[in-house]
Amino acid sequence: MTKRTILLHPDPRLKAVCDPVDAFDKDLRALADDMLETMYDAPGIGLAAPQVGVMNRMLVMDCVKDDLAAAEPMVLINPRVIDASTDLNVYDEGCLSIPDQYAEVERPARVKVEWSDLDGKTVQKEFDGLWATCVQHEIDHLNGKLFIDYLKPLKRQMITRKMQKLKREIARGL
Ligand code: K1U
Ligand code: ZN
Repeated sequence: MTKRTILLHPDPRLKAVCDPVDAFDKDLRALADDMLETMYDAPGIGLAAPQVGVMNRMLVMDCVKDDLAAAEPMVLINPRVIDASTDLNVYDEGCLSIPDQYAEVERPARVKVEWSDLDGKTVQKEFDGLWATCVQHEIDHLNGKLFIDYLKPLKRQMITRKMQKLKREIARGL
C-alpha cells in the first residue's frame, strides 16, 4: 500500500469529468488500497480518485468517526445516484483538496446509490446522515465539482485566493 499525494485546489484535474472504470483487475484493487490508506492518513472520511490524479470514476469512504468503533471502509466504482429524498440536510463540509476551509452545503438528506464493487458486481444501497453527505460530495468530485461550487461567488473566490497563496507557499518550501 502506498500513500498518494492529494491534489490541492485550484488544479484542472479537480475540474474534469472522470471516465468510467472498465477494467476490474489487480491494479484497481491496488488503487483502492492506496486511496483508503491516503484517506485514513489525511485523515478524512472520503476520497475520490481525481483527488490523487487518477481520472476514473472511483471513490472510497468511511464515515465512522468513533475511534473505538469498527472501521467501515467502502469502495464504490462507477457510482451513480438513482434516487434522492426531497428533504434536505445541511452539513459544514470540508475537502482534503481545500484544507482548513469549511462551509455549509445543502444536499438531499438520503440518496440511493448504485455502483460496482471491486469484482464488478452491481451493488445498491441507501445512505443517510453523514454517509449521504459524503457520498454526494465524492460523486461530485467525479464530475469535476467541488463543495465551493455551491457557495456564493465572493466566498468561493475568497477560498480560491487563500488556496492559491497556500500553494505558492508550499512551492517555495515555506
Ligand atoms: O472528499 C474529500 O475531500 C474528503 C472530505 C469528505 C467530506 C467531508 C465532509 C463532508 C462531506 C465530505 C473529508 O474527509 S474532509 C475531512 C473531514 O471531514 C474529517 C476528518 C477527520 C475526521 C472527521 C472528518
Ligand atoms: Zn472533497
